Amino acid sequence: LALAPVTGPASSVDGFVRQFLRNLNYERGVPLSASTPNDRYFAFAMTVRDYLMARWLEDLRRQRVVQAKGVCYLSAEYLLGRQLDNNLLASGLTEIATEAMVACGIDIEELRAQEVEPGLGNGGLGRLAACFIDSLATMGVPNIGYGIRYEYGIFRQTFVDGQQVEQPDAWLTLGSPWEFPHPEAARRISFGGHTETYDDAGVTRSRWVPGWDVLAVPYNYMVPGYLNGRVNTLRLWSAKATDSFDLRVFNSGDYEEAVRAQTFAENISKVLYPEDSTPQGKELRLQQQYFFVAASIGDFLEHTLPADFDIHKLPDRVIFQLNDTHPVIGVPELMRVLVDERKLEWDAAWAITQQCFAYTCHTLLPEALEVWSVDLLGRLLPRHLEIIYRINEEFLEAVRERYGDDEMRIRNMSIIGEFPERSVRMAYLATVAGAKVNGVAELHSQLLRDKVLPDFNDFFPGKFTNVTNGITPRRFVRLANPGLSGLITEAIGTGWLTDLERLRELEAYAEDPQFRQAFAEVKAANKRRLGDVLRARDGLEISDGHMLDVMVKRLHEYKRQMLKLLHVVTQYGSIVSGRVAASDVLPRTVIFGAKAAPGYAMAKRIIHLINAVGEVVNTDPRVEGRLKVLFPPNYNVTLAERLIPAADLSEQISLAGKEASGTGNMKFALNGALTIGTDDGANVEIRQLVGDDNFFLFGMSEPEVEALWARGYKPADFYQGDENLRRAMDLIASGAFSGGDRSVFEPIVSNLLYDDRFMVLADYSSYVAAQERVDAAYVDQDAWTRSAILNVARSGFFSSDRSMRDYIERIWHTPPLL
Ligand code: DL6
Repeated sequence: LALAPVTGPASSVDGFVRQFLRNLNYERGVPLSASTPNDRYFAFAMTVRDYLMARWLEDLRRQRVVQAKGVCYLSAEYLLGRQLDNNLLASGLTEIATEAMVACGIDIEELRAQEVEPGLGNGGLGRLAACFIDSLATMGVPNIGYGIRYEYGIFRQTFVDGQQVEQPDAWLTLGSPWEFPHPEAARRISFGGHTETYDDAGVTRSRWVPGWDVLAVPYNYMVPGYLNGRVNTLRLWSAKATDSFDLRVFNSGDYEEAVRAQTFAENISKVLYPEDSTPQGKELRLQQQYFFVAASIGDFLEHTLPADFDIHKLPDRVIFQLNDTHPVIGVPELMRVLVDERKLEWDAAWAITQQCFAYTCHTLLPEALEVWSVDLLGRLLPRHLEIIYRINEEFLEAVRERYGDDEMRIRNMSIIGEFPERSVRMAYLATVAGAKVNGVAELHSQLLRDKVLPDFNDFFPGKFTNVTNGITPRRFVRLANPGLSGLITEAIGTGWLTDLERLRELEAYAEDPQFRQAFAEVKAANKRRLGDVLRARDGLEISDGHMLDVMVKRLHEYKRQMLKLLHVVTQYGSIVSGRVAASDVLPRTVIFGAKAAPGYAMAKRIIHLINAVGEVVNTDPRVEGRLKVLFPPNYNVTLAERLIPAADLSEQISLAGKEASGTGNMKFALNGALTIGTDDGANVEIRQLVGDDNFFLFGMSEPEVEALWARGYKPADFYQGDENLRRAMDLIASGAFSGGDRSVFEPIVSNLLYDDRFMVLADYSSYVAAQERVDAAYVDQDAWTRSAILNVARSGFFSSDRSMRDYIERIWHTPPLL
């Protein structure tokens, strides 16, 4: 079982050059002299791939032979980011490959620029999945990540007159060198039709007679561990029409109908739904969910397990981790396979199913908890609905046994909701079926237990647990911030990238003036590098000597980009009214990055307002260039990798009790930005670790938020009671940022004044006061740098390797395969 000796075809500069030219000639069919940058990028990527190949095949072989328990991570989203540099880093090839390109006279930066980021996720949830599979490979834990190969990822955001306009993200136009299609391993996925009972040797059984089907074609991607010779697999499914689908129609001579049918089938994996916190109850979305989950479970049972596997032992071989509710339809699917196809008794099948699933919840917003109307689910997956009904019946029976006929409780706990329409509550189904349910930060897990699913916590003691999120330091420190990584290695040696708690050793260096100086130089260099990127990408300029104040995340009212903007407007108003001299204002560049869901009107208005404020503030001579607002469009992983290492101040300002965790907050802290934040999500743990002196806390705590709601929240009272706030709101309302037209941003103003669901006005004064503390602290650059170093040194806990260890210990019980 020992790892076969690996001599990659490219483990020397000469070898790399030879293999690169071979790939260019034989795979791309071009000579170097006539090759395009895209040809060269492909040949280069294929050469890196070739090097990883022996390890990948070896890992697959070992996993087949050992049959150890592994993790099937089921996620509708993977926000991968670019692959080239990560794969070079993981394989230890960066230097060889760079020298090889120099030898060929090729600019490696030109190759890097060719890579299109696969944007197969909306934000935090998808990026988390990508960090997790990186960590599992790095720890040598057997894992398959299963998901959907969307033809169009998250839309490309552009601004027209300051307003968001979405463009399709055709990331596959030039193909991808990182994927391995396996059409021969396609699986047939059925939908619709009806169910029937039949006599099976004296036993009455149910079966599904589907109405139509599509093919799920797997595309495999390598997931290399960091310098450990391990390569796991990410398998994404692409929809294709089945032969029977179009042949039938072709034979009837209706060409147009055949093409329409084909398009219909292939639509399933066409596009990623760009909503992250308000799921759309659309039929195509449910089709996507069932499509990838059925393909994945079927693939694991039939492809990964040996043919003679005793299905009763399934829990010894696999845990299906449900990344939010999107894959929860996998629960009735596994039951269907076990009961209808493998002919297990219901109770035996249910016992297996309950051990094979675990569920991660990623939200606290009630509107984000996915439900499917019984009508739709029954039409699309009639057998699954029957199975869900039976699961619910037996569950409610057990609830009755425990609590008696407490109808209120039973209604509250039923997997089937009755209002506003009869529907399946997917989070409840996942909770009933899952061996464990986890939240993604301490506070979130506590609120999940106590406020979102308290009855379930009471009924299933021990089922609820917490695993605080993490991020991969390979991508978000080593690759994104080579300057800082070099400095850390110089100080504490190697090894910290896979043992991030070792960053603690940096604490002593915070007291070393030379180290502080070097640290500050790295930050300054990162700012210059970001300046180059923003200039080339968007024609934006960062001014020298400015504090970089960064808020990057999805645009959502609960995240409160409006609060940050009110602070900007307050500062601007003070300058132009002469209350504060521009020269007395700490020079600051505020950078926003945010996509709004295309159907989320208020979020899009806020984007418009940010751009409008930027337009005015950046060009008003009275500001003397001391305050700037930049909003580069199309924030994505690639831009994050440049922005985060350059930031001084990290804005994590959601209303307490709304952000499940946040992971951007961790990336900033690990790159030496100080956080201004509320006691929300993982901010709580960041603050506890980095210390109050190195974190700018403001705003109400979650219990205070609740208390204010209970008293009756009247945002207008806060407006009346705070002169600064009144001035800022009035300035927006006056049309100062809309060419005098008061109507443009009126909906934002009145929403804040009369509704303000996320209590922006209530937290405003505390936020502005915290920003004043930020200004004062930033003046002492050396002390600021010391705090920044302490942020890095104390954030090792937020490695996704630690998250994986927690999942393994508390939920999965899947040790590394040594
Ligand atoms: O757990 C990853 C990420 C958290 O860090 C964010 O706080 C949370 O908003 C996000 N949740 C989602 C899905 N929302 N829903 N449902 O993206 O997950």
